[in-house]
Amino acid sequence: MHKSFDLFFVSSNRHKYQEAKNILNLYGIKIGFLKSNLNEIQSNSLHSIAIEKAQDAFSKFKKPVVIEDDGLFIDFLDGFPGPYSSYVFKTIGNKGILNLLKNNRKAKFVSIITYCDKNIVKSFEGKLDGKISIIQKGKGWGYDPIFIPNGLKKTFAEINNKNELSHRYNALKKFSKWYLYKQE
Ligand code: ITT
Repeated sequence: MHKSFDLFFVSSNRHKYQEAKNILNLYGIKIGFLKSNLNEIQSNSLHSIAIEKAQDAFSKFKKPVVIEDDGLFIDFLDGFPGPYSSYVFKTIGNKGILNLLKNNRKAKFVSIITYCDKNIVKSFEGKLDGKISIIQKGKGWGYDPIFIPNGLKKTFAEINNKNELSHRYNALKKFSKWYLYKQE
C-alpha cells in the first residue's frame, strides 16, 4: 500500500535519506523519499547551494520538502573539498584525499538541512569536528571510512551509533524542534 507522507527528503543519495529517516524517526517525524538530481549552483557557500536545491525540489514536486547539502572541510587543504565534496569523492575518492594529507589531519563535516514549502524556506546547520584517518577503515559510504569524530578512535564506518552524533544529526535535531513547533 502506498503510504502518503506530509514531508519528503529529496536527494540523489539514498544513504543520506536512510540516515535522515532514522534520525527523524526519533522525533516522531515520518519522511518519504523522492530521488532526484537537484540543481547545484557553483558556490563557496553550502547555505546558498542548499537554498537553491530546496527551491528546485519544491518547484519539481510541489510538496513540503527537505534537502541537505554537506561538505567535508579539511584544515590542511584550507577547507577543501567543502562544497565540492560530492565531486571530489567521485573523482579522487578517499584514496586521493589520503594522498594529499600530512601531519595536520583536522577536519569537520558540515550539514545544511533546508526545508521548503509554498511560503517558507528555512535552513539548519549541523557540524561535527574530527580528523582524517591515516588509512581507510570500515565499510561505509562516502567519506565514512576516513572520518574519525573527535573523542573517538574509530571512523564513522566502524561505529554503530553514527546517527546519534553526526553532522546530519546535529542539523536535523534543530530542524525537528522547529518543525514540530510549527505543526502545533
Ligand atoms: P544530493 O543529491 O542530495 O545533492 P549528494 O551525494 O550529491 O546528494 P552533497 O552534494 O551534499 O550530496 O555531497 C556531499 C558529499 O559528501 C556526498 O556525496 C558524500 O560523498 C559526502 N558525505 C556527506 N555526508 C556524509 C556522511 O555522513 N558520510 C560520508 N560521506 C558523506
